[in-house]
Amino acid sequence: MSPTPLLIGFVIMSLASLAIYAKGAHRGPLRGHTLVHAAVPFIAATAYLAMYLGVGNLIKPDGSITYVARYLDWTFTTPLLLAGVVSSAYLGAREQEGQAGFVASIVTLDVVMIVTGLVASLAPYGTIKWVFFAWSCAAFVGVLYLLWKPLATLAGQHAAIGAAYRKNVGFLSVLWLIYPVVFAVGPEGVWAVSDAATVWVFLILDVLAKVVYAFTSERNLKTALARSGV
Ligand code: RET
Repeated sequence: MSPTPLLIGFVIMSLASLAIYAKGAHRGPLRGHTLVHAAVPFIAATAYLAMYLGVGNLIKPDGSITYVARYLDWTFTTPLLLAGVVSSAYLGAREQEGQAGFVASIVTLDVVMIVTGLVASLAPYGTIKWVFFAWSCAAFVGVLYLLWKPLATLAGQHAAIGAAYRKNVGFLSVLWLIYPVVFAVGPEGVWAVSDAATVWVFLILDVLAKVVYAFTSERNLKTALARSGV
């Protein structure tokens, strides 16, 4: 596999972290949003650097590669992204209690999703791989349930925040659903698609889910807050 996309990933994520911090809100209710979303590509840059330098790229006996740094990246970045979504839902909520419980439960499901995904990647071809893949998908369903049911209801207590929340979670859900598909068709799954192609697709997905999402979600929330004077 050519290391070029991994180097490109490192450069894009490093610059994006600085750009998100520089362009983001530095006061008011979206200050935390800026800090969380600047941290996400910083973590990703670290992972791309490790993958580019070949640290933690495990070549398994069947010849497929597990990029351990990718799973470490997701273990930290996806909870941060979800914590940001939970706090954005609470911008619309009339009562503030329960936020820590939502963060704890959604992060737990999410970390189970990533860790069992890593186990599925490391497992040899056969049933065990797909058992762990299915378990990871079950945890993912839990994440999506919390986002689309109780949290959407909370955000919807305020019309403009609710609309911004649904836009953000819609974009996030569509992108996140592509990750298991890429895993399943790539070398970690049925290997119908090459390692090089999956590295490129994950790079594009990561840029959309971490960088583009940071800017669009902040814009949607800012517009909603300005409209409502929260
Ligand atoms: C895996 C494989 C097993 C099944 C499932 C998966 C889901 C991964 C997801 C990753 C999202 C990553 C993001 C990173 C960027 O910030 C582990 C691929 C369900 C949803 C958004």
